[in-house]
This record gives sequence, C-alpha cells and structure tokens, in this order.
Amino acid sequence: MMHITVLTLFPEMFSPIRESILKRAQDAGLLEIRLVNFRDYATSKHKNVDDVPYGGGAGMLLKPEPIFSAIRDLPQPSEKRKVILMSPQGQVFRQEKAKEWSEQGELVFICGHYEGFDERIRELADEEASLGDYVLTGGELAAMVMIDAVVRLIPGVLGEFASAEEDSHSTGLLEYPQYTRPADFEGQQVPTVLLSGHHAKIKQWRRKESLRRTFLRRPDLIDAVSFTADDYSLLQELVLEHPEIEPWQAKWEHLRPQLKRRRSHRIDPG
Ligand code: 4H4
Repeated sequence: MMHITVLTLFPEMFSPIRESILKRAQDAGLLEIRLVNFRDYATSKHKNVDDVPYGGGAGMLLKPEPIFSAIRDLPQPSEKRKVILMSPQGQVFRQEKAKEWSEQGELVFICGHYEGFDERIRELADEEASLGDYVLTGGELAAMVMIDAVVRLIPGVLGEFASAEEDSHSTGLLEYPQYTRPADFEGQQVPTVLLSGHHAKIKQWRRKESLRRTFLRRPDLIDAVSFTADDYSLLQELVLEHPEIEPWQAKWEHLRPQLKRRRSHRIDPG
C-alpha cells in the first residue's frame, strides 16, 4: 500500500482525492491519503503559522515550528519515506518523477503558501518539486496534480483494461491518435488500418503517428528518444512528409539497414 501524507493549511481543498480513481485506489486498499493541517501544531495564542520576513520584504513566510512539529509527529518513517516540498524553486515535475515516486512506499507533501517557506524548512525535504514555472497561491493544487499522476501508476490502480505503458511521455513520445465507435462520425472516418485487425500494421501505424506527433508538437522531447531499427523506415517516410524533420536525420542515419554481405563462393584453397 502507498501511504501519502499532505501537510496543508487547507485540507478542505482536497475533495478531488475522494473521487474517481483516487477513491477507488483507497477503497481497494492500494492507497492511503492522510491530510495534516499544520496549523494544529502552531503553539502561539493565535495559532500563527506565518510571519514577516527578516530583513524586510513583501509578503509572509511559513514559520518553521508548526511544520517541523507536524513532520515529527508523523508515525515512524517507513524506510521508503520521501518528503517533498512544493515550491516554484523545485525541480519541474515530469512523468519520470511520477514513475519514480510511484515506487516509493511513503510520500509526504509539504504545501507552501503565501510567499513561501522559512529556509530552514527546506532541510526537512528530500526533494523540492514544482508543478511548473509559475507561482500559485499555494502548493495544494500542485500536490494534487502530482498525487494524481503518481497514483495512476501504482500497479492495480488503473485496472486490467487500462495501462499507463502507452501514455504520452511514458514512452518518451506523445501518444498516437486514438479512436472509438462510430467508425464514421459526420463523414470523418477512423483510419482503416485500425479496423483491419492486423496487429503488426496497427502497431507500426501507431508508432509512426507517435513519432509524427512528437516531432511536430514537442520537438524538445526528441533528443531523449531512442529510435529503434524498426523506426528507420517510418522516420524516412516522415521526413518526406514533413521536411522540417530533416535536421534530426543524423539521429537515425546509423539505423539504415546494412545491405546483406553476399556470401563468398570461393573455394577455400586450404
Ligand atoms: C512556495 C511561493 C514557495 C514561493 C510558494 C515559494 C508551487 C509551484 C507554488 C505558493 C507558494 C506557491 N508549488 N509548484 N509552482 N519562496 N507555490 O507556486 O520557496 O520560491 O509547487 S519559494
């Protein structure tokens, strides 16, 4: 079971975790999510959790004590606890990080607020993660998005009919176009190869369309893609269809099928 704890000032924001796939995962005993309001650990008369920055400056910072107390009050850390600080200064969250965290036993998310954290809070964290290069009013939405991306990768959560293997970004490429019934919708046809039942051709069509879509929409992902020998012919077709792909040709040239060397028929004089 994956244990997720979220330290937040706004536990009521987390209603999405009580719905849909996240709810099913909890009901199935695959996941436990615990929300901790660190205001409960504030000791001042007015339960202060933030204060003005030393040295002046706008905004308020989260004080260290309530968050330290809340973390220290968590049950004994499992050997695989990872504490993650939500902050725009963190590493931008990507699918491979979701995969890595989905294999942890326990995740603890600390959601910031206001202008951020007292710097000493950072020593509590194993990692600092950002949803993206923008500033939110709080880390709660960031934590919810990351939890969603992580939990769907836990074995058994998506169920036997769905899989994350073919997701966009799981293969390093964007996903191929997908269709369902009807085969003809207002004159728009589903590609016939998908109706052919020819699995090898379908697989090849999907790979080519993933490559096409990634080159055209997210060329920034191409450098990390490892092309296979089977990709060579698809890539040669794509570069004819989309000349703008040509600058990457050097990346797959080495995959050109080698002409089979003719076997020599000379009789060995020995
Ligand atoms: C936290 C602002 C930390 C500044 C915050 C800092 C994000 C994000 C976010 C509310 C709070 C903001 N959290 N991904 N993007 N001074 N949180 O914007 O450490 O940079 O996760 S600070």
